[in-house]
Amino acid sequence: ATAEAAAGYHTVATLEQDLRRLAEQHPEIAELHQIGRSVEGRPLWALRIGERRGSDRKVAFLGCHHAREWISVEVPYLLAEHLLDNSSTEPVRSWLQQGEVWVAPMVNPDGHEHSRTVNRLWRKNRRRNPGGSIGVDPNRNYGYMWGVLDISTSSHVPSDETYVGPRAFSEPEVRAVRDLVTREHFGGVLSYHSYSQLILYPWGYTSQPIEDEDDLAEMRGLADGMEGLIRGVHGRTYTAQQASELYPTAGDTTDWTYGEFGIPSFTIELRPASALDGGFILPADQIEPCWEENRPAALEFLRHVLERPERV
Ligand code: 0X9
Ligand code: ZN
Repeated sequence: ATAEAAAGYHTVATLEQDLRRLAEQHPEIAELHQIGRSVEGRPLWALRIGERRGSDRKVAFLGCHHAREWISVEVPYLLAEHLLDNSSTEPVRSWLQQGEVWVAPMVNPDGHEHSRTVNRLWRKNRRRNPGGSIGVDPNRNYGYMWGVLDISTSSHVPSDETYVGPRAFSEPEVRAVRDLVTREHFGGVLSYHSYSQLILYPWGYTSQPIEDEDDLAEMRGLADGMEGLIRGVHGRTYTAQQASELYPTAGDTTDWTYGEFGIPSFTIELRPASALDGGFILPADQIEPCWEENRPAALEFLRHVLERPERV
């Protein structure tokens, strides 16, 4: 294990322990669900937080589609811990009375383990591809406009870092998220990645803006709000923009959640700002400040989704 792992990032094993502990310490409002299994057979976990099962207001936070983006495990995990620690204090209390928050901090545990023990910069899952290469990019494998691009940032070549897979939802990690989102009818989804400090909204597959002007205004408004909230904590700039402006991709998580369900959907790229600041290798002493600056934005998204009136 690297010094980083020892110094405070979760491993597959410690995440499972901590999620179990949270569920045990808060039996009335927290429930650990196994939502599937990875390519190598590891359980995929989601923590459900809320007083009652089957409410009609639900929000999901996802982490670690990409193995090397360790900070993207910690922010949703710390959000779950924060909600449970504050479950008897307003406003968290009312949110958890009326709604549910689902947190799946590590969508790609096989990749994370490989990143921790073998190759720190591993990105994809651990699928054995025909031809001998390894890995499908889980953030290219969702079924909305899947595969329509064949470019370096969204590739049909199995050995590439952004390999889209042989077909939409070919990967068990991605099917697990698909099945969870389909079953629970979330009102919004936020997926954490790193790095670049960005707040991204659909579309990713085209530079065209989304057509529905109310949806666009809603997501731009939320993104701008989150941008200000994040900046207000430690002064860092997280730029709000359409995902395709970073680079075009087809089959990412939030194109599917918005394209299929029409719900507010964001990808947040966490610290650091650039490769010069370490890129994917974020020192563990930045977990806490990164969480601190993202907490109000996460809570604003949660509040927005759980308090959102049904739109016709
Ligand atoms: O490439 C990705 O999947 C995300 N960036 S990362 O550096 N974490 O790999 C960005 C996905 C957002 N969608 C688009 N840029 N289209
Ligand atoms: Zn990523």
